[in-house]
Parts: sequence; C-alpha cells; structure tokens
Amino acid sequence: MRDKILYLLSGGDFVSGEKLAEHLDVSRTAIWKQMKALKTLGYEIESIKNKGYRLVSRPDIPIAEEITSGLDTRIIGKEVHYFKSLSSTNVFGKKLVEDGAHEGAVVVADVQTSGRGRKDRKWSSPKGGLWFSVVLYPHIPPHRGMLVTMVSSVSVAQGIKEVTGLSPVIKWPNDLLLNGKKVCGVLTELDAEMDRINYTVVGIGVNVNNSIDEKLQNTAISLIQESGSKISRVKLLKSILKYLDENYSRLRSGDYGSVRDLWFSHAKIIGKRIRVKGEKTVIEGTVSEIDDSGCLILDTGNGIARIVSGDVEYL
Ligand code: BT5
Repeated sequence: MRDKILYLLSGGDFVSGEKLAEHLDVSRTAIWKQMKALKTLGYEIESIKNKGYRLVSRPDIPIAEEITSGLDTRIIGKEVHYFKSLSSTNVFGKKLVEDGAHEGAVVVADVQTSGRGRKDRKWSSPKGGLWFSVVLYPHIPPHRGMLVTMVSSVSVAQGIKEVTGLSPVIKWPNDLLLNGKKVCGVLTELDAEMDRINYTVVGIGVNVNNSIDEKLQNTAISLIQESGSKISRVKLLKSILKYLDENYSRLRSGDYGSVRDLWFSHAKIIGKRIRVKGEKTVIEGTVSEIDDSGCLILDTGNGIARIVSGDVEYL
C-alpha cells in the first residue's frame, strides 16, 4: 500500500485523505497510519486540514518502495528486502534462497555488523554505504561462475558512471578502483552440482557516503571523497540494478563473449605485469588474456598459467 500512496503523492500537490482512501479502498485511518509510518522512515509529509497530504521530500533510504518505483527491469529487483541493520546481506540472501526467493531478489542493509569479504575477510560496512546482495539462478556450468562476478562488477561500474560521472576501473577478479583505491568489492557465493550452478548470491559493497575505516585509508575510497558531493544511494542502487538486469540477460542467453567484451572495456589489465597470491601459491607474469570462463591467463616467462582465483597486485 505504501508504494501506491507514494505514487499518488509523487506529483508534489496536496491529495486529500479521502481521495487516497478511495483509490486504495481502505479507511482514512489506515491512510493516516501509513503516513505516520512513512514519516518514521524519514519521508517529510505535510498535512493540512481540508487539503490533505503533500510529499515534501523523500529520504535516501533504499526501502522497497523507493527501489521498485519506476525500475523497469525484467528479472532484477522485483523483490526488495530492506533492513536498517543485518549481520550480512549475503547470509540473508542465502536464507531467501532456502525460502524459495524469486530470481533477482535484492537484500539491502544500511549497516552490516558482520560484513564479509572473500576467504572470511572482514568487510567494513558503516552507515552511508551501499551494502546489498542479489539472488541469481544462472543455470550455467560451475566453471563459468566467475562470469557472474564479472557481470556484476561491470554493472556497478556502469551505475557509478551514470550517477556520479566517475569511471571506476575493474581489477580482477572482484574489485572496482578509483584512483587506485578500492571503492567496491563483490563477493559471489554459489551452490553447484557437477554440471550446473543451483544458485548464486552476489554481494556488492560500495563505499558511497560512508566514512572509511582508519585502517583502510590507504587502500579504500568512497564516492563522496572522489566526487566531492553526497550521492543518492537510492539512485545508485536503481542504476546498478538496471544495468545488472541488462548484462545478466546476456549471461543467461549464453552470450559469454559479449560479457567478456563488456568486462574488458572496464578493466585495463591486458599486458600488465602482476603478482597473484593464491591460497598457497604466488605467481608472477604478464596478463595475456581473460578466457571465456573469466579466468586469468598469465604468461609467466616459463609458460602459460591459468588462474581461477587469487589476489592481484600490480607490479
Ligand atoms: C571483497 O572481498 O572485496 C568482497 C566484499 C563484498 C562486500 C559485500 S557488502 C554486501 C555483501 N554482504 C557481505 O557480507 N559482503 C558483501 P575481498 O576481495 O576479500 O576484500 C576484502 C578486503 O577489502 C579486506 O580484507 C580489507 O582489506 C578491504 N576492505 C574491507 N572493507 C572495505 C571497504 N568498505 N572498502 C574497501 N576495502 C575494504
């Protein structure tokens, strides 16, 4: 009902309680209660006797009503779950899968108390950032799982560009950098059988208006630091979801080549000398290719190495 009320008020004029009640087929008391709830969420709503209600301003909170309103997507973002605080949106995303969530369901939290990176690393997730996960059922073979991360990284880069004008560079496998510092990280968790992926939960963390933890000052950056002004998280999330919908459709239709091309246009890695740290190995070499499965092909001088995962350092 709240999304309908917001839609009816979106013109910026006063709308009477009677008219709202009539449209939604509920009592005026029910409308009044919803207005109270909206005000608690941060919506500024003027109410004048005999005139009705007027929406003065909307908060920058990624609640379902804000995200779904006007979001013209086919798969992504039809279902949005917003929380003020969660341990981790990825953990909640997996619960959603167990409960039979629709593909494209989104979980977003203002704060994460146990935000996670890869290999159980910590992800700092204070207020002001954009911390969210998307449930996907890609039906692709497990060895192509990396493509889900690639599609997601590209979509975040496109969203950031659209909303802020900034152009992040993708660093294989899952980082987005601005001026060499990490502005976003992607954590793709999946469940698979031998021949196909059952589900993936893609967790995306973007430093937007949040402060950066003191320990990360040398390596991390936020959009507000780079752009100099506050960024609407609602706008950014909607833009990322729009691009994700577009790009994920390519993956769904098996167009791996175009996913790879798109990724290349946002990553400047070919020809770079890098060091990749794996669980127990360290390999150095020059990047000659990213293959169809998203793996890094390195010319080590002694031969060719195909890297499936690891942490990259530019040399
Ligand atoms: C990542 O891991 O970059 C994946 C981060 C995914 C976070 C999202 S937020 C929504 C969803 N829910 C979750 O619980 N997680 C996902 P990795 O490549 O392992 O990088 C982790 C490292 O990045 C840490 O060890 C820190 O050095 C650094 N780091 C931590 N918090 C950061 C931040 N806010 N910004 C930039 N760097 C950070």
